[in-house]
Amino acid sequence: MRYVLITALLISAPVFAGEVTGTAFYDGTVPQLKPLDMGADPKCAEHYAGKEEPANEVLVLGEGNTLGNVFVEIAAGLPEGKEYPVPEEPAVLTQSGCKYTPRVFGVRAGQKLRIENPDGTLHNVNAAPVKNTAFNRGMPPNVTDIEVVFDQPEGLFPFRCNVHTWMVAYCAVMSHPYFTVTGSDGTFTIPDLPAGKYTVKATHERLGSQETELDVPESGAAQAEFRFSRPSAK
Ligand SMILES: [Cu+2]
Repeated sequence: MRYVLITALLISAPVFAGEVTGTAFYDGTVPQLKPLDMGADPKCAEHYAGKEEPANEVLVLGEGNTLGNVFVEIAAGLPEGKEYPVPEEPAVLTQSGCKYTPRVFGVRAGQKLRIENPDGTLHNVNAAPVKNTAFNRGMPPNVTDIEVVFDQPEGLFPFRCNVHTWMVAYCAVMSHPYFTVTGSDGTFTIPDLPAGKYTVKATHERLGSQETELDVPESGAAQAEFRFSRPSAK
């Protein structure tokens, strides 16, 4: 009896807090996406010489049609008025290879976002937030990084480069640290959550948003699954 009890304690020992884990899937018809044609700018094309052609990342799927680039956040249920320290480290958005990486990301309100241009070509960064101030800044080859700060929390908004029309990224500005983005295997984990009832929201740049409510235990994971399909044509 004693042996069984000790085993159970050891197994549960590594988990000290609650978390939300889960997977996002794509249920629709999978379109044939052509690789990006960067021939318009030799500096961009050069980056891929002898390498795989750059994929169109509008739909990033893994085995079994798991869905990447889904922004997952705690949308409700956190204690009212609680403030969370803002990281001193900047978030980073690079334009390396004439693509924004990461394509989908979150920054904290008040956190610096460093935007890098290592490409030796002209990019311009056209950010279109609604609650924060929009901007459109040229980054010629000699401007290798700029820093911006968004002060107001808001949902995903686009960054585009008007020089390279295929370049797009989506940014959310968050008031708390409980958010993440799915990898191509569709999985996500939001760790270190206090026990409670939460609304978890998942957003894809083209496939919209979904919400689910769940109870996070004091120790262990609550599971969420999100299934996206193409909005029906009207
Ligand atoms: Cu560009």
